Amino acid sequence: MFDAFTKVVSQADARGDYLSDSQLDALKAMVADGNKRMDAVNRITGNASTIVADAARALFAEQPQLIAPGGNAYTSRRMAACLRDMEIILRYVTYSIFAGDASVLEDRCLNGLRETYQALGTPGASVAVGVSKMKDSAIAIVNDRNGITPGDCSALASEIAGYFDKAASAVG
Ligand code: PEB
Repeated sequence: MFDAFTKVVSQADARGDYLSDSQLDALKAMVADGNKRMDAVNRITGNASTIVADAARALFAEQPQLIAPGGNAYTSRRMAACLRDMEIILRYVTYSIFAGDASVLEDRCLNGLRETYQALGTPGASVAVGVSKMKDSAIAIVNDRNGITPGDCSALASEIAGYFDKAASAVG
C-alpha cells in the first residue's frame, strides 16, 4: 500500500536516483492544497450513509429486477450485503483520497472483486452503476461551495472521480 509520498520514493528507488524536481513539485502542490483534500475526505465520510443509501435507492429504481424475487439483492440478507459492499467501496475510496494514491483501493478492495462477484452471481455491471451514482453525489458534496471560501477544487474533484471510476471499471 502506497500513499503519494511513498509511491514516488519507491519509483525513485527503483531508478536508484534522488527524487526528481517534477516529483517534488507535484508533492509540494499536494501539500499546499492539503486542506482541500482533508475537507473532501471529511465531507464524504460524514455523509457516507446518505451517499450509499441514495445510490442504492437510485440503482434499485433503475434496475428493479435486483430486488424482485430471484434478484441478487432480494431478501434482507442480500440487501444488507449489497449496502455493505457499497459502503466498503466508498470507504476505500476515502482512504485513497486521503493517501492521494489508488493502491489501497486496488490492493485491499478491488483485487479479485470481479471474480468474487462472478462466483456469487452478483451482477458486476450493476455494482458499477451503484458506484458511479456514489461518485456523482460524492463529487457534488465535495464541490458544495455553500458557507465556505470558494477555491479551485477541479484537480482534486477529478482525482476523486478517478478513484470511483477505477472501482466501477474493476467490476463492471
Ligand atoms: C465483496 N460481496 C459479497 C461477498 C463478498 C463481497 C466477499 C460474499 C460474502 C458475503 O456475503 O459477505 N467483501 C465485499 C467487498 C470486500 C469484501 C467489496 C472488499 C474488501 O471483503 N447485489 C446486488 C447489487 C450489489 C450486490 C448489484 C450494489 O444485486 C451485492 C450491491 N454482494 C452483494 C450481494 C451479496 C454480496 C456478497 C447481494 C450476497 C450474495 C449472496 O450471498 O448470494
